[in-house]
Amino acid sequence: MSKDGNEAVQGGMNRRKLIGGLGAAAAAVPVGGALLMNRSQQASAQGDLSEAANAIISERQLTPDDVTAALETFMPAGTMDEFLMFSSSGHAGQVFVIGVPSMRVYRTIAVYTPEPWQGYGFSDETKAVLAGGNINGKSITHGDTHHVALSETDGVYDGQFAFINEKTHGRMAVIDLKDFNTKQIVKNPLLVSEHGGAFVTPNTEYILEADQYPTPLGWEYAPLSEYKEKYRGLVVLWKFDREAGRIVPEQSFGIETPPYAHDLADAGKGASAGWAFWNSFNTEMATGGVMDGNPPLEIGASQRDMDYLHVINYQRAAEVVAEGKAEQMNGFNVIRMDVAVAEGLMYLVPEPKSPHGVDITPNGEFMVISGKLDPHVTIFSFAKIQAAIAAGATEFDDYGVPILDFQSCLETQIELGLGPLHTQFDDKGFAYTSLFLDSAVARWSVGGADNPDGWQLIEKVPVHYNVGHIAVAGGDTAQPDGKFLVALNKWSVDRFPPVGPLLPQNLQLLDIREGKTMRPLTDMPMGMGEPHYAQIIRTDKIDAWFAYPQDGDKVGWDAIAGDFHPHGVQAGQEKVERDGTTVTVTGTVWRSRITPDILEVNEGDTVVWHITNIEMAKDTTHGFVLGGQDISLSLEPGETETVTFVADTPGVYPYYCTEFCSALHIEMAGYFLVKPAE
Ligand code: K7E
Ligand code: CUA
Repeated sequence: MSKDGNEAVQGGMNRRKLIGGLGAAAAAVPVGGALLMNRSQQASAQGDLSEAANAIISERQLTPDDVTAALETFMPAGTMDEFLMFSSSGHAGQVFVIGVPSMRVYRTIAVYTPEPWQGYGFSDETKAVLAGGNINGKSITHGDTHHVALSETDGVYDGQFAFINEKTHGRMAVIDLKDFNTKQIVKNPLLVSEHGGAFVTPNTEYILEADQYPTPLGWEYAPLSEYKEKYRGLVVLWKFDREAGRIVPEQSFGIETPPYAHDLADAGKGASAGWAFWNSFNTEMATGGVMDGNPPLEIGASQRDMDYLHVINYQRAAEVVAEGKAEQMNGFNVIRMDVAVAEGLMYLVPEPKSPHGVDITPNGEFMVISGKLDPHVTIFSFAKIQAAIAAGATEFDDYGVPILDFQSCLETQIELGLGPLHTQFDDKGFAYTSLFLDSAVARWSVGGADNPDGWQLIEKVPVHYNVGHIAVAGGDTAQPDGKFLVALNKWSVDRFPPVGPLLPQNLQLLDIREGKTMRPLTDMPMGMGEPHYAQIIRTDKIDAWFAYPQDGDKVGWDAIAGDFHPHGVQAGQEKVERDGTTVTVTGTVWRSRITPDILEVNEGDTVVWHITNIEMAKDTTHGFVLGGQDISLSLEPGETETVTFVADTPGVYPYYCTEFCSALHIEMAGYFLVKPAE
């Protein structure tokens, strides 16, 4: 039944497309409504549109560039974007999925924040996911997401998983791209805040993370006067089990570092596989204290000309853990600093002043450092770093960590402009660096053995305004796709209608294909959260489910457990059972009925309500809301979810479906009655 219904909808869409798009040519369609013309036949059947198009162009006073930009980003009805961008939402605690080049939002994925449309954080199953991120038993309903990392195989996005870090509380989340749901949140037991994550190793064996602001490790107290002695940094490698689709904390580990504030990271690949790189700032170890007459943190942390790139041999570090040389701190494996130094796991390379991003070239040979307060990108050679390690360091920091010689590791520096932050790469040998203070994106050529005359600034284009991260399709992988670049601009200032003092960010699409100007094609205001990093993957690499698995008659998938739900039932098997004061409901939803449609309990009863959406057709999601209990579920085709609550207030509560699922959607409702206690 439902399957036929679905086909009827598709047929209707085809007809609409036909009438709207073909005009007179619709007469050519054979009886029966099948759409036999392909897109190019349709295009030629439309004949010469120039008169109508010219009228629009002159009426709207469009320039030739405007028209080209509109055509490049226009997505004819029913066609698919070539790419999908997975973007952080900053402190909205979510992930956005945006089409490229159309720049339309297709999904939000709730991660650290309850979200009613997806029913995330309202069912028992998804509450348990959020509870994984509780802090000292306290439930936290916001999260500051920064860096999305798509899972990789051989250094290339494989479309299976996405990870995103949470800066405020040092948390990491796993999203399964089979259903675009968050499956796991883990809390780092040693870090209070973090920033240098999520970045994956080339086969997603590990997910990188590091502290941002050093603290005594493991939630200990120590006064700031003991900063140098008691405060520490920590770089972390979360072990990912791809088969299970989960992070395994017991197999993860951290490496203790001096109390330098760590910033962004990248995992080596190709030539540098097995190594990881973290920038740092505040190697001055300033602690602020303006009220006591000390320099503020931002001044104190900007005294030295150089900070340190941390060069970490994580492959060897994993062996060191396996050899039993790690300590357990709060149940987490930690390689102490002296062990890390003795085992040759950690080296420092001086890098210019308060750097932000470190980005590895697609072949893994070079580390590109962007120093916020330095107009250059600084490029280190991995081969030279290895030679410097082999030659032995002659300098050490206050903690005995070897400092490699800057000049020995340096490949080159390129002056790009003011405020370089982040770098991405394309498929033509170019790199792109965001310039925050210049509000521009610089394109430069990558040198090396293949291109000894490389390392040149090619051009700069303005973006609006204050660009943070940039994302090129596949732009941090071993095989970038190129084609498009999205500038994630922090400010939009004057570009959009007035919406009060809180303005949207501005995501701008740039065409970086050969022979194209890099001029922004379109603006996309993002009136939610503050996207930091995003990654762009080819759409055809995503193979998501349209319904949860069904096995013969068996229905009802637990999306979090990744298996059939023990309380999933088919139509006709619904039941209401009482055991003492607990009422267990095993119900179903389908077009257009909620079963049971009447439920009466006694005041004070505990209600455990399992609901299965028994439909399997695409897009037949049903919602379930029940007033007064903070319940909003989204039951996708084939899914079972549970809510547990106490019927604490006598009265009559309608419940209903929130998705306009059928002509009789509004009738898809029932009554929940709570009889007062005598
Ligand atoms: Cu990657 Cu915003 Cu966390 Cu730069 S950060 S912008
Ligand atoms: Cu189901 Cu509306």
